[in-house]
Amino acid sequence: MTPAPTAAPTAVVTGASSGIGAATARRLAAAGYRVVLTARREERIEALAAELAEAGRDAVPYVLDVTDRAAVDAFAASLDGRCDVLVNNAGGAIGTEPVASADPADWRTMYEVNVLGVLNMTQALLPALTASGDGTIVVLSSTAGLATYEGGGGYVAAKHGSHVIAETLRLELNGQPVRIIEIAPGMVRTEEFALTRFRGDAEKAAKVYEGVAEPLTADDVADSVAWAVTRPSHVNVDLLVVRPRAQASNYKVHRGS
Ligand code: 8X3
Repeated sequence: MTPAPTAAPTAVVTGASSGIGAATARRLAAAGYRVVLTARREERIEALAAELAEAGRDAVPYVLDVTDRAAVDAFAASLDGRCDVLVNNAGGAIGTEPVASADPADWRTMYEVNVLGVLNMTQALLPALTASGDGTIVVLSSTAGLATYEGGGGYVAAKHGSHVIAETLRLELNGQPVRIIEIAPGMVRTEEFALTRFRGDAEKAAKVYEGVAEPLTADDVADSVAWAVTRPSHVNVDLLVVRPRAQASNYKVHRGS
């Protein structure tokens, strides 16, 4: 669907079909943004758009694979130059194999979505974000983008890439009216993250959160995103690390009472 012209500030959210992306879309819509929901799964973003419309919010679904540069360029053109906020949320982990035995194809997939996806969206929307006079780019990285852990492998490498994009952009765009905000979540229990990482093995996915009193929810992270985005435009939240209280580092997690 082609987004229609509007006076409300426009926020584009990638990976808006579930988890942190969907929760962020809900938060930004509630904050008064016209939200463009992008993801590969049409039914999910259609349903979220309908839910938001029901609540009197302004939301438009647009089917998009952030790794497809031609599709991303076509999407950017469809916005008619209107984009105030870009939330680069699409991403994910595949596998927990050590470096010695990991499948390079998994690494390639993770690099494509976590790094090149952010690059594609940022390059395509930067002209509109700059023209808005007050643009904001959010990169949802991860604590895996700041430190490594055994079995983190390709995901850690890719999220370091996302982190570096945010850091580098902030330097390169200095003096331009565009903020670069990085939100780095730790343990977040969503319906899909761990399930995807463990290739659909629900038992292994559940073990990630076993005994942890309160892992973060997608909405906890979305709350941080919305808070950072809605600060006055001269305030740039460079990097916000958000973890559950039970997680002191990626490999120090309190389980049980
Ligand atoms: C998710 C955090 O600990 O699974 O981005 O790498 S972790």
